[in-house]
Amino acid sequence: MNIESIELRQITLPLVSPFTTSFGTQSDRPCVIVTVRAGEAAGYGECVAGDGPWYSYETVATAWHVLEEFLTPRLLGFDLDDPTAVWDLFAPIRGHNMAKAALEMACWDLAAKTRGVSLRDLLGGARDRVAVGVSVGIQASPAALVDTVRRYVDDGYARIKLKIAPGHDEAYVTAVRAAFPDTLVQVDANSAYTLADAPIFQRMDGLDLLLIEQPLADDDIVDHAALQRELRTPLCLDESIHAPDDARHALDLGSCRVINIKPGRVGGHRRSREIHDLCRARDIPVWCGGMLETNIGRAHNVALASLPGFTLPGDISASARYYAHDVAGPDFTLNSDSTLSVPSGPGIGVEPDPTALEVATDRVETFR
Ligand code: NPG
Repeated sequence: MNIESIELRQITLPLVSPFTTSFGTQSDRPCVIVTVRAGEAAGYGECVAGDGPWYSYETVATAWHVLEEFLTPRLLGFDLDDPTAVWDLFAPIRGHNMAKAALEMACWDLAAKTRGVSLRDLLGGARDRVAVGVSVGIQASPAALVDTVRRYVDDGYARIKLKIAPGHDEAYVTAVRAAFPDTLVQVDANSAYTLADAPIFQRMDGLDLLLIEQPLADDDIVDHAALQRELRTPLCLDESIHAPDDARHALDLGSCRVINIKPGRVGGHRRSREIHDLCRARDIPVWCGGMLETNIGRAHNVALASLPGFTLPGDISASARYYAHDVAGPDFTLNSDSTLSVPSGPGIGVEPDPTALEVATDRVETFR
């Protein structure tokens, strides 16, 4: 089965509510949807790079450039027998994991469809439902945050992640903990602090948090190890982990006790699974992060999170938390046990909505 064509489609989709993190507020999400075709079958992937180099150096524009100039030419004509081989095909290109992941993951979808199996089954997933939570952006005041969290708790989310930044931390998290003493709460700093801020985390150590995500620099594992030694609460690394070796180094150093796996950040499903396997062998819990994906990226994340080592709830909320009209369906809805159901149909189990895609499209190009 040779890859015959690849479509790159840049879209922008308005979020149902603005999302504020330590690096800014976003009201819509740009991304690149990729389609790989062989014969009658199509596989879909989503590039999670954002509009600017805030979370990572990759952006929609760098991803398009790398996809068009370097990745697409390699993949066209490739005999997609084994989707794990796509990572090797891309190996000569340094970095740009988000661009690589979009195509690599589309190939997994295509491979699953041509075999007539679900992506979950092709990846080795072990569950029909995956535990999920919701990530709550920075709010104007602790009281506003408590109100927002209450709406999500009322929706049925059993795990809440609070975005924090200097000046929007202790008082906010303390207010949420007081209002919801039994809810699983974790925080995410997106690298907004330095080791000099250790006392802030020591004070939050008593708030019974599930974990503290990426408090320090995005390329650091040394200071994180020093901070972890000061805390009972597990640190979780996100931005610092781009590869299985990064995970191994961080665990060897004691830089974290939990790892967030985002397939876009690490280059796709093969490397996500390798990090999962490494962590599982060491009894390190992992969970699936989110990048405000459409239902295409969400379906990939849900399938990945069905692997047995994903023992903590993912940042994979129901579709309605993100977009009023998604570009693919069916929507994911929250089950009463704070889970999403894993699609069992062939491939990722969601199909693009051509009309919604067309409306959202900024540019599109097909390569043969
Ligand atoms: O539910 O998809 C989601 C969003 C989860 O908070 C979330 N993602 O740093 O993990 C993160 C953060 C993020 C979102 C980062 C968008 C960059 C862009």
